[in-house]
Amino acid sequence: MAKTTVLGNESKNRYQNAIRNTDYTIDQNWKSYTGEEHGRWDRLFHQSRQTLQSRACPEFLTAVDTLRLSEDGIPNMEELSDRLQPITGWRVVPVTDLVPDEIFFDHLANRRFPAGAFIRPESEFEYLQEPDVFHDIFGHVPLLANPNYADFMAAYGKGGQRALSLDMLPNLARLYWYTVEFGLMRSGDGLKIFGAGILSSSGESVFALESNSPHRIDFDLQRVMRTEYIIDDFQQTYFVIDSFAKLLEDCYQDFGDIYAEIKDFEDIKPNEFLQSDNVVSRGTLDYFN
Ligand code: HBI
Ligand code: FE
Repeated sequence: MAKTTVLGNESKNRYQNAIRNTDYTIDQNWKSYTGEEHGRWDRLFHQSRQTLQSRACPEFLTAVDTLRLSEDGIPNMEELSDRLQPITGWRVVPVTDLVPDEIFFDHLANRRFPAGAFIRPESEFEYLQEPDVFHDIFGHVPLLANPNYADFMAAYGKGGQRALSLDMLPNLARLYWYTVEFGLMRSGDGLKIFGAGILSSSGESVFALESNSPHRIDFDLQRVMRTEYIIDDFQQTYFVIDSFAKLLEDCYQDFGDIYAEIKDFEDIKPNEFLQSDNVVSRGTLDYFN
């Protein structure tokens, strides 16, 4: 059926029909972006960069400058990859939107980050559920310039391929969700953001650090792998790591054993609170009631 053109969604519709390679990559066709779409990137970048000055982890802010991400229009992924690859071996490859899990993990295991090529319509400026070029490139790509984080992401890809074979993907997806997408990190001057889902949303950047609604709990691999998550609103629980080095160390173990250990446990609801939790701050959950 012909795709209806949602007003303002020209960019998404344009890429929906792009010719797709077997690995789901497409041609970014950078010249097809309109001045209006480049301008929307600039306004998203300007707003988020200001919000994050005091809220993002220092590694992120440094990497944004190192990779020369700026208010200079939607980046050309080839050129961006040529700047990133010499640092940690990662490249950024254009895709239309979410790709199948086994394809996604194969890209990550080979240090290729699949980034949506479309940019959100004006009507979804503040929040969208799908990964557009701003979420993927501004949210996810900068930290791939950090060696420990880059190694964690490649290991996650390999782990994903294994989780698929063990039919434990939902548990592994939670690890990705509560770190790569919505993770917080403690630092000398309070909690900082490293999760791409927060970094690419100014509203959630403030909420995740300053609202007294959500729980904030120390990262624990088994606890995270048992905890369900919501995809259509701010998170009810955020997990806090000490550093990327510590995260890599915590995850440097055979997940097969973990899967075996948690198999018999109940899943944990996103707003649940356990006596065994190391609490950073217990939330009121007011925002969610
Ligand atoms: N595909 N392009 C893209 N981006 C993602 O973040 C992504 C994906 N496919 C699957 C996926 N994420 C997650 O469901 C896996 O981590 C489980
Ligand atoms: Fe994402």
